[in-house]
Amino acid sequence: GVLNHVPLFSAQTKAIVWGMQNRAVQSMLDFDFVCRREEPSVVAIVYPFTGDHKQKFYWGHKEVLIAVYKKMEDAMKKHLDADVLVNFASLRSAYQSTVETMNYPQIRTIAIIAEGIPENMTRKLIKLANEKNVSIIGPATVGGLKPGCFKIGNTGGMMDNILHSKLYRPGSVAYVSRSGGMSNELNNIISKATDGVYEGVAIGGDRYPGTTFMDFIMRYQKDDNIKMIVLLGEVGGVEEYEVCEAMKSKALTKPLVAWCIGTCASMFTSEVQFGHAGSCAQSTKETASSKNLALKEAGAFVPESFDTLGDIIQSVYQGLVKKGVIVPKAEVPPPTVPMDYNWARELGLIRKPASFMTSICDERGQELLYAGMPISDVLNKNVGIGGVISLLWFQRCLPPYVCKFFEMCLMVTADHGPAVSGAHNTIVCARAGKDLVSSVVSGLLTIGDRFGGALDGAARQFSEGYDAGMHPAEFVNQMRNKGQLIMGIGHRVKSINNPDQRVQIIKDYVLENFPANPLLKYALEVEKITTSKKPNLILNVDGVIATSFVDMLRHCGSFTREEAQEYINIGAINSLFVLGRSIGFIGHFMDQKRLKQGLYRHPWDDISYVLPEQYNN
Ligand code: Q5B
Repeated sequence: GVLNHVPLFSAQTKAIVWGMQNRAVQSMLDFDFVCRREEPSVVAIVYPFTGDHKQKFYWGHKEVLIAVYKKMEDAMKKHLDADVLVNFASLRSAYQSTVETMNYPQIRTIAIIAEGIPENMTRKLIKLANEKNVSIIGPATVGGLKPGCFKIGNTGGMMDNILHSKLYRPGSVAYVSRSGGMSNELNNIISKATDGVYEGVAIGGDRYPGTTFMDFIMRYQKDDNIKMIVLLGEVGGVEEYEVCEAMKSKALTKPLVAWCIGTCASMFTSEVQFGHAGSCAQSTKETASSKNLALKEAGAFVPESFDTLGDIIQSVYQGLVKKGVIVPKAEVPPPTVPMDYNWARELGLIRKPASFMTSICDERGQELLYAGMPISDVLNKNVGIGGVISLLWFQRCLPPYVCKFFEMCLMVTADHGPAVSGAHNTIVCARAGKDLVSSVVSGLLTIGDRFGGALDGAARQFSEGYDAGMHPAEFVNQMRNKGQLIMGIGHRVKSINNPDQRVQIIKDYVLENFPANPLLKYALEVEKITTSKKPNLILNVDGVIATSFVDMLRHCGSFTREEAQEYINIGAINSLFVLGRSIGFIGHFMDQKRLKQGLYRHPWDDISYVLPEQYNN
């Protein structure tokens, strides 16, 4: 460690953060703001995995940009005023990034958060830091904080904790602990028992901390603003004896309240290794009880147990107030830092009308739910694609014969060759070098009244005719009189002489399995009339699916009549063709790419050029 007599942090401290730790950076900025710092303490972020850019953070109510650099060199060059580096690198890269940091003499303090850095590497870092007169806080620590000045990373917890422990303004007590978690408890204890924390550092739980208890205690001794010191040691190591020596030699004269945690180790018959790498007694001397006794004998204020640590801190503090060493200052309320929206919501402090409603799928919990059914049940119950459609399109489990109907429709509509509008577009698009999504979408966009998208119209027209009690012939005449084509009737290549097997399959299934199928039967009567006029005016694949779909909605028992009508009104009946044919379009895309087909150009001999006369020679 480095015996540095200069305070590590001031209200002007500028830091560079290594690692894309947006939450930690925001927490540092919020701390700065609540401390009434004039400027944010974080000036730059180094993150080797993205290019140079800027990240947005809050400074109170306003937003500020902080520069992110790919190279540490650039961050250092641009921010010569930074003298602290908070290193969030993982245990694998912390060594290298810390060594790199020490190439820049502007950095005087490095906090290393990573836990689990090999001890030999930490020792090399410490040696290098001593040579370069750099203070290392950590590894394996949250860091530390200095009210009114600076906070390392996530130290001190969330804003409510910082406010609760009055960490936004300096008190008279400085502490040093090993544990970061316990440092938060110390913030709480000290804020209750005294005028508050002046500075607090957790040196980390590794066997070889970068800076030691003594480094901090002697710095605290030299800082006139600090009137008393709290040391929270723990089982393992012998550094507390150096503190005892400092007291005995009068190098340390400020009142010291000390406690080593881990006294319960003596209750075990075998050696106990606590959570920190360094918290294991190698000899009696390293036990918490021996160290507590030695500290007491050397003149420290040592409580009977951790439970009374606060009491003893309070009595030492009150003694200093009585002597006039500490003069408590009037409290000035801190500026308000806006609470993060998510946190406020979690605390139940705010509510906001959702701008989005959804009722089919919930992915927030442990298991994805399709209309309330866990995805594992969807698979275990073998509901198939038809079952998934019934859950996600209709929010309910429809009867198995309906699910099978859906699946059959998807199968028969999956493709109808390369010549149809949609497949043709997909092919042309793929051959123009476009990607899968573009090519498939290009095909899908052709689905409409004439090609594949006649289902909605068919559902509407046939059901209106049927519901109005029109005779099929009357219906055909009325459509002709209106000059409208009957949707779902007619095919370019299929006819009564060349029947469409797809239509036959669906028709047979629906007639046999649906509890009622009046609209399909009505359409078949219409077909008899239209085919008598022209053999290609058959009930086509769109027509048979559409009328069957309406029969299903109206008669399967899962929908009210209004619900059934709503699906017709909103244009949901095309859905089965759209989904089914997407399978084919994807196939055509892959096929063209696989066949390495080049750019398509339509042949001139297949185009009749009919330009206006005045332009013809
Ligand atoms: N006429 C489909 O027509 C087609 C009539 C009609 C009354 C009708 C036509 C039509 C309605 C839309 C429809 C889905 C354009 C078709 C599909 C998927 C596909 C495709 C594939 C696949 C075919 C000749 C005479 C004229 C017309 C009259 C025709 N349709 N009258 N109602 N619906 N149908 N689309 O052969 O007196 O001579 O002037 O628009 O249901 O897209 O495989 O190809 O899976 O990919 O071009 O199966 O029927 O006949 O237009 O020359 O008309 O019949 O008024 O009478 P055509 P046109 P007239 S399935």
